[in-house]
Order: sequence, then structure tokens, then C-alpha cells
Amino acid sequence: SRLGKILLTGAAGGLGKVLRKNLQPFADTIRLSDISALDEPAPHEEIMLCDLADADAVSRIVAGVDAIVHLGGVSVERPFDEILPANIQGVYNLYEAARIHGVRRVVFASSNHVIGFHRQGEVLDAESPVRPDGYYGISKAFGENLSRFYFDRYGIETVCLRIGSSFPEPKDRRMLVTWLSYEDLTHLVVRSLFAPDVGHSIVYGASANRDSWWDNHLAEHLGYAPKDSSEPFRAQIESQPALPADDPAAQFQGGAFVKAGPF
Ligand code: NAI
Ligand code: 15L
Repeated sequence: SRLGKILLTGAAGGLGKVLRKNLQPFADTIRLSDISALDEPAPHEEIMLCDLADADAVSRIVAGVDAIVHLGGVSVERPFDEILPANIQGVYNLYEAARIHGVRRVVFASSNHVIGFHRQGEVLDAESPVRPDGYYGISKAFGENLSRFYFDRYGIETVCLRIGSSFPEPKDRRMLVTWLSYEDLTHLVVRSLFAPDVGHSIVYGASANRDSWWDNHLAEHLGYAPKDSSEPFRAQIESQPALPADDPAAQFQGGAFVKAGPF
């Protein structure tokens, strides 16, 4: 399957760089956007810089695209006044632009931090109550609710990816459970773009790790089948000292985010 034009927000970021490359086979054109500078466009690419807080600028980047992969915004815990424009006003601006310009599908980079105050070891699914672990997680829960509303009212489909920890390698014990490899991330985004009739879906983004806190049975229609595992990294990670058992970072699914700030 292949689309005409995909908008990729947050294209200068860690995952944006990965998807800039890996989504190339799936669209004629990829429109790359970020607030930060981007590398020179290849022939199949367009670059449009934009602050997500600027509704007019967001309308311009959304006009004329067939689907949106929305990664842009603040990606860690920060004071509320930084989260608000980028993640809350920003996601509203994006969906309003999608409505006005007739975009039918969005893949939204949500986060495990919408459920970060659930205990490690507890197994959650897409219907588990949200328990955000900070303003960042709250902003992602807002994006999930906003996209639910835009589906119910306007029929704009969204797949919310509750991404675990997507980095080249897992970095600590928690990430042995939450790690999402770049290959599995790419597969998850591609399924989210092309699976039929996704409606409003929530899916956890983790690789096929030995241990899991997340059950994706409510997202089977996406056809997401992870292939990688954190297991090859276990021995090295477990040779490092563990956090004290009473450290909240070792008790809750959100890890250190549950105690981030105030800044
Ligand atoms: P990142 O921080 O590397 O990339 C985010 C990008 O958004 C940056 O390039 C930044 O310049 C841009 N941005 C920030 N504020 C903006 C604004 N006001 N207007 C326009 N662009 C703005 O984050 P990363 O790791 O690439 O994550 C991508 C997305 O996935 C983010 O939405 C993040 O919250 C989400 N996510 C990532 C996870 C991971 O493990 N990497 C885990 C869970 C969620
Ligand atoms: C996130 O939401 C962050 O964007 C990322 O930087 C990681 O911290 C990740 O969650 C995680 O929970 O490991």
C-alpha cells in the first residue's frame, strides 16, 4: 500500500529521523515539519517548518496531505506552561486543520506516560483507566480524548500509539519491558496508516519483549506483530546496580517520570 502525501510532524526528533527514512516506500511525498531545522529535502520530500502552537502555520502544513503522523511536541516532562502550547494547543490545532482540510487519518504519538502511575507488573489494555504521571502524560491523554471526539463527531480516524521506550537499545531494567525497537515502531506506524477501518484505536507500542505490562488484544485489527526483543540486552543491563525497591521509579510503569519536576 502507498499514500500520496504524508505529513510527518516532529521530523527533526529521534523518532522523526527514523520514520523520515523508513516511511519513504509508503508515500509518493513526505512533508516534513518541525519547529527545529531539518536536513535538506530529498526529491520525494518537502520541508515546512512550523510551531504547532501557531494555528495558521499548522493549517498550511496540513493542507493537501492524505494522512498525518503526529510526533511533534514536547516529549518529556516539563513545566505546564511549556506543555500547553506545543502539546495541548498544538494537537487541537492539528485536528482542526485535519477537519478543515479533509484529512481522514492520523497516527498520534501518545505515550506510556498516560498510564504511568499504574504499578509495574500490572497488565493493562486499551480500556484500563488512564493514570498520567505528569503534565506530559496529561497532554497525551488530552490528545487521546481529543482524537476520540474528532472521530465520533467528524469520522477522522486516529490510531493512538502508547509508545513505550523507543531508542536504539533499552537502557535500564524498566526498558527491558517497555522497549520498542525502531523496526517494530516502523511496522506499527505502517499498520496504523494502512489497516482498514481503525476508527479510534489505542495500541501499546512495545517490542516482543520477554515481560510485558501491556495487552494489545483490543488492537488486533491493526495487525501489529512485533519481531524484536530486549532479551539480547538483558545480561548487560542486569549487571548494573538496580534501583532501591522503594524508589517510585522502580514501582510505577512510568519509571522516573513519576517523580520528575517541579522544574
Ligand atoms: P523528540 O523530542 O526527539 O522529538 C519531538 C520533536 O518535536 C522535536 O524535533 C521538537 O523540535 C519538535 N517540537 C517540539 N515542540 C514543537 C512545537 N511547538 N512545534 C513543532 N515542533 C515541536 O521526541 P521523540 O523521542 O522523537 O518522540 C516523538 C514523539 O513520540 C513525541 O510526541 C513523543 O512524546 C512520543 N513518544 C516517544 C517515545 C520514545 O521512546 N522515543 C515514547 C513515548 C512517546
Ligand atoms: C516517553 O514518552 C518519552 O518521549 C521518551 O523520551 C522516553 O522517556 C519514554 O517515554 C519512556 O517512558 O521510556
